[in-house]
Amino acid sequence: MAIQTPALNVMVAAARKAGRSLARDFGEVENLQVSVKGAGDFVSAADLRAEKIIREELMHARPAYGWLGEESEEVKGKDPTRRWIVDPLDGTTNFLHGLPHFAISIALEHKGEVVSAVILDPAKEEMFVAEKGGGAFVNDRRLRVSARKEMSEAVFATGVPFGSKRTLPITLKELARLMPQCAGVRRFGSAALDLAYVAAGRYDGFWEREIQPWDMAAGILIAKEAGALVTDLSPGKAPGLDMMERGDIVAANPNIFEKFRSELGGD
Ligand code: LIP
Repeated sequence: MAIQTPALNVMVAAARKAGRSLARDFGEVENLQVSVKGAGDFVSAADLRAEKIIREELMHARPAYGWLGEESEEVKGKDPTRRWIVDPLDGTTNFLHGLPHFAISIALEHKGEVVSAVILDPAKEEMFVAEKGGGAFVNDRRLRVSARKEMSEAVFATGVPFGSKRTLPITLKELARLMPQCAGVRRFGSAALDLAYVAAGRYDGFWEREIQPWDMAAGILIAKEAGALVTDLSPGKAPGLDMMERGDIVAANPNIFEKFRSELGGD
């Protein structure tokens, strides 16, 4: 790995420790699929356990930093320029259903910009890391985005809104436009891993609307450091907010970015 700051070491250690906890709990969730009550409460507890581990590790190492996480209140740090952005379990629905595709996502933000990132997939034992200016890696192997140029060869990923989410119609329109002209669209259920997979050249592009800062913070840096273009999908929406606050994102290899982006709806 090119550079590895002490902060990244702390993040990797926290992700590994929480990853062991999630992996143990995932084994239990697989057994609970046959119970009528389901695994809901157990998964919420697993999520909180993972968050507690990460929080203890990170806040112990850097007590002055702020904290923004999926499972707890935001904390403003004594150092207002730095904060952790953490999703202890991205892909919760997969985890709940015994689908081995979920991740821990940890980002360190400095002056509004993510400078270090870790995404750990405990089921497949893949650790994606990046530091600003230092490249992106998976298990110590350097990551590069794909080189594909043709839409007909490209595979994209997205998150299809569920329940009553108001972004369903636009996503369905986008799928109707994209699917006939590309090699496939995947909906694997973890935005963090979707971005890591763009970085790894497995997907040629990814887009999703109304996701949370902790779903995308680490993935944005990992994808960019692997050569991806990553931008706001609806820059005109809610002026004054940035991409992470608005939650609409598009990422792709630079060869296909414009063609891909032009097929997606705007604001
Ligand atoms: C998930 C995202 C995913 C999205 C899901 C959900 P969670 O995050 O990563 O991309 O489509 O709706 O928001 O809730 O599992 O941390």
